[in-house]
Amino acid sequence: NGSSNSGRGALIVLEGLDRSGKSSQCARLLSFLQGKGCQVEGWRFPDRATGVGQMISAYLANESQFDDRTIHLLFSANRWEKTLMERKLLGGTTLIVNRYSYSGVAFSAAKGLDIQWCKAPEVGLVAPDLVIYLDVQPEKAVERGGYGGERYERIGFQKKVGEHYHSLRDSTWKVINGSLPMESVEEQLRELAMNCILECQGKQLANLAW
Ligand code: Z5A
Repeated sequence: NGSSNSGRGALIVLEGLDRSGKSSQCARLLSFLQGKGCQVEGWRFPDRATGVGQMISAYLANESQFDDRTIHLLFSANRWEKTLMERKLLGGTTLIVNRYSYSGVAFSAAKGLDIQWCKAPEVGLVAPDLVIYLDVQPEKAVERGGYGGERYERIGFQKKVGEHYHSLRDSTWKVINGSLPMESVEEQLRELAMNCILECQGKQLANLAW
C-alpha cells in the first residue's frame, strides 16, 4: 500500500540539468506520497541552511570565490553533515532528494576535474535506491523561466554536465523525458517511486561504492 511504517524508507534522488523540473516534480511527488499515507520528507542539496551550505550559496550567487577543488569538497561536506539521513531511512521515512552526489561529480567533472578524484569524497555516503534523471536538452531548459541567474547557468557548461551525468548512469537509474508535459512526468515518477518504496523494504541500505 506504499506505507513505509513496517520497514525502512527509500532513498529516491532526482537529478537533471538546471531547470529540468526537479523542484516542481519533487514537490508534486511529495504531496502525492503524503496523500497515500507514506512517511516521507523532501530534502535538497545543497542544503543552504547549514554553515557549509551558506558558503556554497554565496559561491553560487557569485558573491564569493573558491578554488574548484575546494568548492567540490564543500558540496560533498554538505552531504556528509546530514548524518540524520541514515537514521530517517532506517526509521521508516522515505526521502525524496533533489540532487545528490551525481550533481557533485557531474558539475565538477564538467569544469575539468578528474572524475575519480571527484567521486572519492562521495564514497561511503548512503546509496540511493532509485535515481530518476529528468532528461531535458539545455536548449529546451533555457526557454523555461528564471535561467541565467546563477554561476553554472550557461548552455555550453550544462551540455558538458549532461555528458558527465550520462557516464554516471548505473542500474539504479531511470530516465524520464523531462520535456513532456508536467503531468506526464509526474505520472511516471509516481509509479517508479511507489515500486521503489515497496521493493526496498527487504533490502539493506547500501553505501556509495564508486
Ligand atoms: N551543484 C554542484 O555543483 N554540486 C553539488 O554537489 C550539488 C549541486 C548538489 C544549485 O542547485 C547548483 O549547485 C546547481 C548544481 C550545483 N547549478 N546549476 N545549474 P539548485 O538545486 O539549488 O538549483 P537548480 O538546479 O538551479 O534547480 P532549479 O533552478 O530549481 O531547477 P529545477 O528544480 O530542475 O526546475 P524547476 O524549478 O522545477 O522548473 C524550472 C521551470 O521550468 C519552472 O518555471 C517550471 O514551471 C518549468 N517546468 C518544469 N517542468 C516543466 C515541464 N515538464 N514542462 C514545461 N515547463 C516545466
